[in-house]
Amino acid sequence: MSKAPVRVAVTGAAGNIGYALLFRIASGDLLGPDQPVIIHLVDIPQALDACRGVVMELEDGAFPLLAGTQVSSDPEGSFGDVDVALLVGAKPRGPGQLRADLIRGNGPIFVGTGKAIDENAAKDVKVLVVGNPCNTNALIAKSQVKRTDARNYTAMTRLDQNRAMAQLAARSGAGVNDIKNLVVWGNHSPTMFPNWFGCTIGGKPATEVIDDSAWFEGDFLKTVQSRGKAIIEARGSSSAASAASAAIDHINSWATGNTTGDYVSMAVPSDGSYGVPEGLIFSFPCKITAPFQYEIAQGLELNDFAQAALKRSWEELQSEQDAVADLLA
Ligand code: NAX
Repeated sequence: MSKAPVRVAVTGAAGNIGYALLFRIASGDLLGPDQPVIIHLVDIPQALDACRGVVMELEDGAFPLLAGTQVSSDPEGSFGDVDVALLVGAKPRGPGQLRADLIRGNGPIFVGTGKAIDENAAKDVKVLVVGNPCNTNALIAKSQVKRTDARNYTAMTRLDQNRAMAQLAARSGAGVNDIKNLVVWGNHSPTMFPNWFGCTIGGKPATEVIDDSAWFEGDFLKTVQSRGKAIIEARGSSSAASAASAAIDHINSWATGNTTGDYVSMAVPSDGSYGVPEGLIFSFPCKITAPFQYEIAQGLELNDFAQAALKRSWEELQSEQDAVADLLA
């Protein structure tokens, strides 16, 4: 007997990332090859015609797992009984725009979205925020929680993890599958820390395989931290297909435990582990213990370099939190 469909909402469904994401959800990449899905395409009223066009294309894909679609802007239509919510809808950072402006520009969206999810979605809804600044937007949405589970409000650093793994693979000549436990800690911003000290390549410490600390601390770190900017400069618009792919990876790992190692990078509400102030949405090494259950990995060793990097990132998140204090319920 086939499984009951799972409802997946995508906000910003008419946007670039949405376009790259929806077809992969319909094809089974998000939740597995035997899991039917009903997709809610959510956007602002002016973008609903474009969403209807995408629905026609989804229909034309004849995806066996696509059990239905709905297009909506209102809270109930958008999130009613939704099991997974991918919050992509937000403005990308424009050329020359400051991060502070982006925070104030996009933050208010997540007050309404958080409230709509909490009031309408399934009680154990799983939320992934992609729209930037994603950690702080997830914090804003989480602050609306009265009924759903605050631990299930997460933000995306999987793109940063994937970028870091690709750099290590290119430098070492190994395949990406040989790279395990490359975890990105902190904020999805230039303060993020891809912790190469805890990572292995082909079962050996990455620092043994690539015996070049100047490269890790220099080119590697810089490339990973500024990759988004480099893509904007080259493409003229921000990363879309790779961001969609990382969102698929984040939810797929969480849903199935299919990770690239023991741990996977997820920005989740801090419980105070590793000194990170409680409540901030911070990217930690997470262990998937059962379908849609995660735990923050405990007892990992962090050297002075790593600890200083984590502190920089949580201090940045604290200042973002202060900047949106009026938006937090
Ligand atoms: P687009 O401008 O192509 O699309 C954004 C969509 O969001 C539009 O359809 C717009 O109508 C919609 N939207 C705006 N306000 C909304 C609201 N209140 N409710 C629902 N929908 C709303 O941007 P796109 O390239 O798709 O990027 C979307 C977001 O992802 C941006 O904030 C971008 O910065 C962020 N990114 C996050 C990444 C990450 O790793 N976390 C990487 C890629 C990307 O930069």
